[in-house]
Amino acid sequence: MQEKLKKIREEALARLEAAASSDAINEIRLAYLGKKGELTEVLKGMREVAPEDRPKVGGWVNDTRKAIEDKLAEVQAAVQEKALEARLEAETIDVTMPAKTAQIGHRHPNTIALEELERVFIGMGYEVVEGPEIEYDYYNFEALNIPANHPAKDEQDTFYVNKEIVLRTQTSPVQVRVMEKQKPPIRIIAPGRVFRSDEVDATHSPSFHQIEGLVVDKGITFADLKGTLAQFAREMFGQETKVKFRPHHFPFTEPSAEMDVSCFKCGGKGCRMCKGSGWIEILGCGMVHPKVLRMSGIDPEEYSGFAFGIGLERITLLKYEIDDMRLLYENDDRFLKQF
Ligand code: 2U9
Repeated sequence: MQEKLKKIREEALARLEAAASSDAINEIRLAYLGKKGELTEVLKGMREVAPEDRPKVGGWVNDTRKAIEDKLAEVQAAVQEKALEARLEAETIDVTMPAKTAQIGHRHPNTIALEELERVFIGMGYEVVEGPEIEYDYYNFEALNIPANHPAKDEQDTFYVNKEIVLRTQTSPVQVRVMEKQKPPIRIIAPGRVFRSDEVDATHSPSFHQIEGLVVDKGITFADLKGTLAQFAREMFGQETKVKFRPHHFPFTEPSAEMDVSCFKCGGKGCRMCKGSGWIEILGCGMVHPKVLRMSGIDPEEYSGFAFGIGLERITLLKYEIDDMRLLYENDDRFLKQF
């Protein structure tokens, strides 16, 4: 028996000595210590050993098991250590290699123009307010004095989600929502995306951006409108900029006007930018229609207000002398990087 155990021990230790992987070590563990392992078989044979010899033989078996287990632990630790070393070697980082630089994009020219515009109005005490792009027909049309069958509804043909819900054609609904909730004084600008059923060309897109403004308080007059928008024009296009108001018509303002600025390229002499006229059309504006105030719960006998609307893309194209609006929507980094 002692001879047999000695043979098992020597054989197991020799095999463990040569084992090079965790799998191989595990295989050896099963071959000697597993349920059907050699040492287990020896233990099963204990029945045949004389009772008085059993403690002695049991001791030999335990010694052998202990020797094999100790070796197993030692070899396992060595194999793991080697694997770790190999991994560390393979995953070495060369800190002298040039770093991979992250591709950082560029602010869109529309964003740059919008931020400049917002800065000017925030400086005059305006608050920036946003609202939903999907709107009720009521807020987009009815509350702005554009009832069903009004010809202005044709001009602002839009995408209908259903009979009552549309993609907004202007950001005016944002202002209507503010008027419903807040008592004057109101002094806000509402920038955002708007939608119209337009064909794409150099100056049109079915989705573009507006900044609209609204001021409502006691005693607001057309003089406040002119003073505010002239100041805006000077800050946006240069201190020497002159403004001109031409009568116009909008259903939501009365009286209404369009504002031109003196050409900031030629100073008003006439050039390609202003098509020889010396003036460039910038925005639409007017005194808020009394019906519009009343519909949103503001008494037109007590309060008055002015409003304006600016097409953001138009400002961006003028400011950066871009001659095709489609370039703004291509997201071509080589184009965007120029601004
Ligand atoms: C309320 C009442 C009135 C907003 C206004 C304009 C004139 C205007 C155009 C500019 C270029 C639209 O993007 S564009 O085609 N807008 O001319 N917008 S007055 O009037 C309002 C807004 C809200 C409650």
